[in-house]
Amino acid sequence: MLAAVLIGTPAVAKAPTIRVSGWARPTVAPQKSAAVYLSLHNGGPGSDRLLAISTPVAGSASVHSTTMAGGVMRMRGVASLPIAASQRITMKPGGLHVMLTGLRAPLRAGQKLPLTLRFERAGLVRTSVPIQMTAASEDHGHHGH
Ligand SMILES: [Cu+2]
Repeated sequence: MLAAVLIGTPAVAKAPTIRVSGWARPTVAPQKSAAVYLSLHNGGPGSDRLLAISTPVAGSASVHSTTMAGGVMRMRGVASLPIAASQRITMKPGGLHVMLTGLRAPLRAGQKLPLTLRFERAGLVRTSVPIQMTAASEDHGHHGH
């Protein structure tokens, strides 16, 4: 009976809720690209898909995967990143990352990088991530200061 009720009311299913955190690597002046490592958690009841990322500080932002082929590290653009219900995707150096290109100013440690993510179902998610050297001090849901 519960199943029948759930099947009978698809219209009231809530859109997935995606939580985004992460960090960005600092850059120095001539550098025009930067890597951002995001952690995405789909807390919603259905799968979703990350379609696009933008930030006012760079000309473009896109998801890259990193693979090793014959001892050579290659980065490849990921057109859209699926995220299943309850799934957590944690980007790390040497793996998935967000590549910023056409940086308008260096990313300075201690500052925050504003990002807008567009998901197929969750829509726009706006956030900002700290600019820091490593993931070590990444916030895990509570603020350290
Ligand atoms: Cu890249």
